[in-house]
Order: sequence, then C-alpha cells, then structure tokens
Amino acid sequence: MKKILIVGAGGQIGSELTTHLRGIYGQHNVIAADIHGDREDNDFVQLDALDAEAVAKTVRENKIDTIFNLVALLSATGEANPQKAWRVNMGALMNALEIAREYNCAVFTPSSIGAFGPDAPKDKTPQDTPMHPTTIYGVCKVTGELLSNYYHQRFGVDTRSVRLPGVISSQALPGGGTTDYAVEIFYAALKGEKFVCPVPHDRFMDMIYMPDVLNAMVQLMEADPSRLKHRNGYNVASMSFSPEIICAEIRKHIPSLEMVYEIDPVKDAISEGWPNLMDDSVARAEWDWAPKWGLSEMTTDMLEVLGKRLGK
Ligand code: AKB
Repeated sequence: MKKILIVGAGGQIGSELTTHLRGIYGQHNVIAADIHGDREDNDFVQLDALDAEAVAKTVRENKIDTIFNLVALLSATGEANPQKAWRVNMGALMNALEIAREYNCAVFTPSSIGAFGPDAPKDKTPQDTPMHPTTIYGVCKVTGELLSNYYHQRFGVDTRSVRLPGVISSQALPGGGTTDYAVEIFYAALKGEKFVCPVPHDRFMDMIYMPDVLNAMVQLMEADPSRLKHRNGYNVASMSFSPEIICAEIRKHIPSLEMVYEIDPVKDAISEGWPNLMDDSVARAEWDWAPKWGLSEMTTDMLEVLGKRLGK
C-alpha cells in the first residue's frame, strides 16, 4: 500500500482508520472520502460512493493503489429500509470493485458476523460453514464476499476482507448496528446515566476493540498474497460477552452504573441469529492474526480514553 483511498472515512471505523494509516503511510498518502464534507483536511474529498465517476476521478487523480470501502448501512438500520441498504451497500462495493479493476487497485471491504445466519454453529463458528443470514445487511455481506472473490478469480483484483465482530471504539459512535449497545454503555457509565439495554441480558456476541481492528486491516492488506487462500472474508475474534458481563466489568470501575432492559425486537431477532464467538484459526494460519485486547484491558482503556474525551 502506497497511496490509499478510504471511502466512508467519516464513520466509526473510517475516522480512526484515517488517522492510523496516515501515521504509517504519511498524511498525503491517505485520501479520506465521505458524503459528509466540511472538514479542515487538505487530503479529504467529499463524494458520494454511489457516484462511480466521482470515485474513479479521485482514484485517477491521486494515483490510488488501495481502496478501503467502508460504506454500509448497518444491520438494524438496514431492516428499516432493506431496498436502500442493498442499493447503498452493494452499489458502493460494486463501484469500488469496478474502479479497482480499471485502475489496478487492491480493495478491502469489511464483512461481518452478520454474514452468518441461525444455521451456522454459534460457538467457534467455523471459517467455512453454512451462511444463510436473515437480515438484508447479512445478505449484502455474503454477496459482497462472493462478489469480491469473483473479482479476484475472474479479473485478478486483489480483494481482501475480514468478518468483523461488533466494534468497540472511543472516537466516533457507531450508528444503526445491533452491537452498538456495547459502545453506548460506556457513554452512559461515564456520564452517570442509566443505560437502557436493547438486547437480552444473556445474549453473547463477538466483539473486538478498535486497535485490533486497525491492526487486522493493515496486517491483512500487507500479507503475502501467496499465503491467502480464503481472502473474502476471514473470521477474526478476540472477545465475546453478554450485556450482563460487560456491565459487571464496567462496574468494577464505576460501581454506580445502572442498567435496565427494554428489548428492541429487531435487535433481539438479529442478534439471536449471530455467532457467540467465531473460530479465527484460518486468519491466524494464513496471515498471522493475533488479537491483543481482551475484555478487561479493553474496558480499562475505553473508560480512560473516552473519559478524557468526555472530560470525565
Ligand atoms: C452491526 O451491529 O450491524 C455491526 C456488525 C456486527 O456488523 N456492528
């Protein structure tokens, strides 16, 4: 990777990925693009990922060799408007793949635990297993994995991807996801607010801390291509917890945290079909994936970093 374009750079992952990649590859070698503009950043381009010509122009003019396509409506938002979710999620990916084919770029697109459905084993969910998601978000993710593999096999485009768990981070809030509660609970704890949890107390889901996400993305994109057999996309796992477990962990630092449950039927149904914890042994074998953050270290760090940001 020498000249990178991040499409969807304003989101939860994009905002931290931009800073991370600029620290490694240089400020001017990482172009951040998003539909929402108005930034004091000379290396930012305002564009709509569905506007193929605008994306192609940015790739051409900046001699981009790697595209990170982070554009997506997440799982809960997707269920509110499935047609739009398909149009945005697949439209942005198709544009990225076609432009990559034309301009010889590598493409990273995150897949998700949402790509699995109720018939996949919940514990140690294998890399290769039935994938029959019941959400439009999951349908887009499975299709995206297949399409990315197709572009690799058919056109030689260097496509790579990881299946991300719920991402916990302190800079930008996620929006519209089923795992968002695991970020929102930290804000409530630090602000001294009662946390209203939308998923059942014992609902386990795969989660991951942002520093591990950023390392995974760079490590996979820098990996020796001859080792990569699976490409789109690799299971990556680091921790799994339920609402009552994360609440208890935060209470070790903030004993006054109050949590009540108001189950959101959409998030309940979505999370019921997702893995508890994926088996990431293939990522470990093919590109040396090794997570660094577990539940207790993540919780301590989140409270410290987010606490500073919120002035707590
Ligand atoms: C969501 O909850 O929709 C996302 C995901 C797990 O892909 N965070």
